[in-house]
Order: sequence, then structure tokens, then C-alpha cells
Amino acid sequence: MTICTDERNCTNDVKTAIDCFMNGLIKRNPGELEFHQAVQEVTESLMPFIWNNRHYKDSQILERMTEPDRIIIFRVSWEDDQGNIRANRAWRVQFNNSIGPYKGGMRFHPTVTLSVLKFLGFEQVFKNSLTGLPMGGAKGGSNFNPKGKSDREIMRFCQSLMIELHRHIGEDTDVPAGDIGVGGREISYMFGQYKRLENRFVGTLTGKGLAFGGSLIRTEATGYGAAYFMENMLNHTGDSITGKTVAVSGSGNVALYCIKKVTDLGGKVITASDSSGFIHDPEGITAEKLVWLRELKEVKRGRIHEYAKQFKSAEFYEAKRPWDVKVDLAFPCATQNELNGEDAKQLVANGVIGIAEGANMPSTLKAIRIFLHAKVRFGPAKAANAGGVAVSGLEQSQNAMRIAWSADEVETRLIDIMKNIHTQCLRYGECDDGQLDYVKGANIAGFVKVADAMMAYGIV
Ligand code: NDP
Ligand code: 2IT
Repeated sequence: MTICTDERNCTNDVKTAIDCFMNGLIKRNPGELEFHQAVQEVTESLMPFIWNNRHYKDSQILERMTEPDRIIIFRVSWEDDQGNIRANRAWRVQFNNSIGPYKGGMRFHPTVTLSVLKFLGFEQVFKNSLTGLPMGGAKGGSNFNPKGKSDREIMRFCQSLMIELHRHIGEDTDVPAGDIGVGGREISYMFGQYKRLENRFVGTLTGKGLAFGGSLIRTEATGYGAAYFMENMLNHTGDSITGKTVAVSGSGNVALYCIKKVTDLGGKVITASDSSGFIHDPEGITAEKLVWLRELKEVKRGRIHEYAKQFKSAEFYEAKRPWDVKVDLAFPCATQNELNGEDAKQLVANGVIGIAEGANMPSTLKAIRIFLHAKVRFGPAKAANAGGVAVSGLEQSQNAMRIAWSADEVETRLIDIMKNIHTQCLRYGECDDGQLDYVKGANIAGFVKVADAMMAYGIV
């Protein structure tokens, strides 16, 4: 039996068309499991919409949108503190610049592969479109492992990487930022090197230090935005975060500021994690405890189990994730596929009512289906964590105008943007049975702007 790999030949039904399209995509991108997963999720939402809007179908828009504009692959050679020569691989996936210059983070982690960066770049296209700001989608990174490296090793790696990357990026071309393993320190080393190589001071990277063009609230923006998105979902049905018990995973940039804003909005966060396990603090990670945790993670670069030594109310669970703790709300804020079908079942059995994805693609497809079936309010990554890139977009605007807005000004804009993303999700995500499908809503709303721009450009 021949397998249908071309949706154009499929005249049957939408479901078969999804299978045909995915067969073709898998054949064209063999072994790229994360990329397949991200495209599958989007295609399930989009195919019925595209079939009802034939101009998109006739113009092969989905085939074109799942092919990156270009991918740059390069070697990064550097010298460690012992004088050994090391070589890593780095990539920049420039996925789509139909509605603005490429924009998206850089990830440094040993698990980085082309598949991971293609899934992230693809998601970024839709996310950036949802922010309403003129930003295309990209992602980059390296299989370099920053853990245990000295500051000088990190500096040499970042400088070496920029020697190649600088010729592919620019304030109107492609504007990288942070992601896993890339925070203020790494952005500063990369920006410093970019400036030397180009002899120009322009906003080609975001997430910069406040003294050299960074925006207030950028560090906080992704976590704050996820909390605001959850608040919007709850407010829509007359509820709020106040009084809710909350699980957060991760203890990096996104998790720490998600905990902060959820706490400010009246929730009680009782978990945090890293790749070694999670802590459960039934008394809550209060504002005072969070100050200590931020110092541990942001300054000392310590491990989460130290929290349980510091605060006796907490227990550390080694090599476990926080999803069997009973909570009302959950924010997966660590990494992709950290919440599977079994975890979702457990959360639902424990009465969870809302999920907002701070991380990118933290829930497996199975987990998402379980949440939607159980009518849990589920805020997908491209909507819920868009606050980070949105404030990056605001940093670009401030740099272009050579001004700096106050923290209040930036946070007010962030709140408006998250509200607007929620409204866009409702526009396309309200189902006939009254259910709110934020996955469908975010995918279609993000798609329409990019697709319409591509249609206007002709055959591109
Ligand atoms: P950080 O590097 O600051 O923190 C990552 C956190 O996740 C750490 O606690 C880390 O633990 C944990 N983690 C990473 N990989 C794994 C893994 N394989 N298994 C278990 N835990 C893991 O990154 P961010 O907080 O910036 O990013 C977290 C997520 O949010 C990512 O999915 C990222 O793509 C997404 N995101 C980030 C944005 C940003 O502005 N930074 C914007 C939008 C989304 P450990 O220290 O042990 O590795
Ligand atoms: O996944 C993401 O949206 C980010 N890592 C932030 C990207 C950015 O350009 O700020």
C-alpha cells in the first residue's frame, strides 16, 4: 500500500488530509521528532480552517510555512580553562520573516539539535504574530553545555559563536535573545562581541543589561506574562488566581518570575524544580523565600534541593516532576515534553482547573488532548509565554527610538498585549459546544496574519 504524502491529492476528509500532510512532512524531515510534534499540533487546528478558506489551501500555504526560509549551521571552536580546544555545533533557524525581522531566542543545552530548534522556530512564528508586534520567527543555539563552565569559558564560547553569527543578524534582519542556558550574562558577552565586530551600537540582541539598551521588565516578562494569561483565562469565567494552589516546574528565568507574579496575584505556589528533581513546600514559596531562591539560582547557580535544606516546610523529591501534587493550577516552565499523558491524567484526577505553558511545548500531544477533553483551561505556549518576546519587541522599539520606558510603562504594555492575545484566542477558539479551545484559537489567530502577508507577496 502506498502512503499518501501529499495533502493536494487528498479529496477525502480533513482528518485524512492531516495524515497525508504529516506523512509528507515526516518524509521530508526524517527523525526530527520535536519538529513533527509541533507541526502536528498546529496542523490539527489549521487544516479544518484551511479547508474552509480555500485560498489558503489552493496556495499551499501550510507546505510553505513549514519550510524554514533558511538554516545556518556552523562550528564554534573555543578554548577551555585547561587549554583544551573544544568544538561545538551552532545553528540559526530563520523560519519566517513575512511580518517582520526574524526574532527568537538562542538556547545553549546539550540536548539542542536541529529538530529542537526547528520546532522552536516554527512555534515562534505563530507566537510572534500573536503579540501584534512586527516580528518574524527564528530560533538558534548550540549543543554547548554551560553547566559547570567558568565565566571566562562562557565568555570565550559566546565571543567565538558571535564571530560567525554576526554576519547573519542585524536590527532589521534577525534579532536573537535568550532561552534555556542563555540569560543576561550570555547576552552581554554576545552583544559586546557583536558591537566590536560591527562597530555599531544597535539593538540587534534583546535581553541586554539595563546600562546598555536593555528594557526594564524583560527579565520578568515571560513568567509575568504566563501569570497574566492564566488570570485572563480565569477572569473570562468569573474566577481568578486569588486563593489558588499552584504547581510550577523549573527554577530558571521563566519559573522564577512566574512564581513572583502568581504570588502577587494571590496564588500560593507550592512546587519548583530543576533537572535533578522538585521541591514541595505546602506552606508556599512566599515572597521572602523567593528572594532566597532567586539568589540561589540567579547568582550562585545552585541546585533546587538546597531549598529543602534551607526551609524545613519543604521536601525534595529526587528525579521526579511535580505533577502528582494536588493543585488548582499548573505552570510547566522548564522544557519540552516535561508533562506527559500520565501526568495530565493525574493533574485532572486531582482537580486541576487551569494550565498555562511557560515553557515551549512542555505538554505532549496526549497531555493536551486529556486537558481539552476534561475541559481544563489550557493556555498553550505560543499564547501563554509570548510575554517574553513581546517585551523583547518593546526593547527593539526603545532601542530604535533611543529612549527607555519606565517599568510601569513596559508592564502596562505587557498586560495589554497578554489581554489582546487572550481575546484573539477567543475569536477563533470558541467551539460550538461553548468550550474554549485556546490551542485552536492561538494557532489560527497566529496563522492568519503570517499567511495573509505571504499571500500578498505572491509565490514566496
Ligand atoms: P533557564 O535556563 O533559565 O531555566 C531552565 C529551567 O528548566 C531550569 O530550572 C532547568 O533545570 C530546567 N530544565 C532545562 N532542561 C531540562 C530538562 N531537560 N529536564 C528537566 N528540567 C530542565 O531557561 P528559561 O527559564 O529561560 O526557559 C524555560 C522554558 O521557557 C524553555 O522551554 C524556553 O524555551 C521557554 N521560554 C523562555 C523564554 C525566555 O524569555 N527566557 C520565553 C518563552 C519561552 P537545570 O538547571 O537542572 O537544567
Ligand atoms: O521562546 C521565546 O519566546 C524566547 N525564548 C524569547 C525570544 C525573544 O526573542 O525574546
